[in-house]
Amino acid sequence: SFGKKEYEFLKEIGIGPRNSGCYINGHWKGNGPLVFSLNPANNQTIAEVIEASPQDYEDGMQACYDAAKIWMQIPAPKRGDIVRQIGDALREKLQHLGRLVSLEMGKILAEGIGEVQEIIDMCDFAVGLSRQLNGSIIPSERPNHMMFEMWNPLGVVGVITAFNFPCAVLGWNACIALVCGNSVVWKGAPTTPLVTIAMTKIVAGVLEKNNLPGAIFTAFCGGAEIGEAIAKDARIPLVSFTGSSKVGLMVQQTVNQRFGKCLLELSGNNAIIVMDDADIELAIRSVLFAAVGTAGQRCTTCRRLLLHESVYQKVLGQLLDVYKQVKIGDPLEKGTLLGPLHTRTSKENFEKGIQAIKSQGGKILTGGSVIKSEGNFVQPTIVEISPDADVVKEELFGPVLYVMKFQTLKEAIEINNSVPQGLSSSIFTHRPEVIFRWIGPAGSDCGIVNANIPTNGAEIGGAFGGEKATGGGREAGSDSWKQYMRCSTCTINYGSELPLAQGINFGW
Ligand code: UN1
Repeated sequence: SFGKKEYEFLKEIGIGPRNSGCYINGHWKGNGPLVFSLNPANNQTIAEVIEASPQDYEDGMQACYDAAKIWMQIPAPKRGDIVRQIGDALREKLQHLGRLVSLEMGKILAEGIGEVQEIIDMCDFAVGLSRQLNGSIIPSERPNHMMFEMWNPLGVVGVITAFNFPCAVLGWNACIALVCGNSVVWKGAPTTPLVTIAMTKIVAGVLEKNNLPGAIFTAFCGGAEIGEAIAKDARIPLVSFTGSSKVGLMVQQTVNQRFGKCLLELSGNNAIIVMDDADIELAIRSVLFAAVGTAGQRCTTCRRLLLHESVYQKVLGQLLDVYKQVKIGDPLEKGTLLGPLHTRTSKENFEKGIQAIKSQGGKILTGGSVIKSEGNFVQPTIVEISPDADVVKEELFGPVLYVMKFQTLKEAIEINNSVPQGLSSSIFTHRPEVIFRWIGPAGSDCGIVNANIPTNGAEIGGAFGGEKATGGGREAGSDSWKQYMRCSTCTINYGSELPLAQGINFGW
């Protein structure tokens, strides 16, 4: 099937019919299992990939560890210039890479291109950051003493990403890790190996052009064994993991056992609250993007819609109309809004989820079925259900939206906060007193707290992440970079006396 015309563009981003899935010490290798990259729209093979063996991991990891020592000696703004070149190389291939994301992951082309744009934005952000890894100077209580902070690289940063954002989440972590002076070891999702290979080829090309060791960026296609090896590896002081809360907890426990640090981006269960004074049209457009975008497979997907009783019928009626017009189909085709779920397993999980919803008293208002086809297509679904049902507390990774009614703001906030996860949330209102209560201590308990925009589609400039079972990590913008470095507090005595802090007289 690789000969197909629609796959021709793959050659231009370095993908062939059979690909080595590991970038080890500047060379492409792979001695592990042979896997197939499948197109979620028809479950046909796009190309073959040879994954990492345990020995591949060891070889790659050791080279990456050694390369960190070279990379951390290069001044930060010079490292920034390398990341700038990576951004430029990505810009040149934006359309092709976006197409690959769409083809292999299954999200619609606009979102595939958007995702590559997100990593380009991260490169730009990281370039600026490379001149701003500033520490503070702190007034010392002692004469002729100076106290300040010095930020140094950690060494190697491990990045384990998920299928739903096969390249943007790499960008959040790797762009920052690299300007901070760390080498990167990346394991992409087992079901998106072609994106892993294509992205790595872009980075590798820039490193080669600059005569830098390829091992600064080491990548493995592989499954849970490679992820586990990264979590256990004491050569990796920081592991950034994106995935389910269940697996995230295992990663955290393993990394903590060796006193390593973790950055976790785990499950979400995000709500949109529509108040009585909301701009209904804005709310409907937002809910559509938040609940149907990426076929409900973003961690920021809106899964719960909380409607004030006075607008309940109106919003629900309009939303049901809009849902019936959603064009389902090939994600690469113009006009498609809802592509397939990523894998056959995702489709099965959707079916199981619908069964659970029905058995727990949920009423399917629209959708609720898989679509008979070669691909993993399901209907966009709206369910009326109690906020207390067990299924509502879980993350069903698909386009299923739970609607519920509330009377007061207090009640809406309680429902918003009543799930184990705490990633994203949004309220629709014009009243400043509502917005400020929403973002304050008695408001949303999430890491992302919005007003009058969807729960998803965050910009990279802010720190991204969530509380509770979402894992507590913060990635991408703001001061997330501090987690990719170690801070030394330095006190320098430039006098000839030895005054002690707290005025201690240790006399002799
Ligand atoms: C994710 O689903 O893992 O805010 C990340 C968003 C995107 C990132 C989502 N910028 O929806």
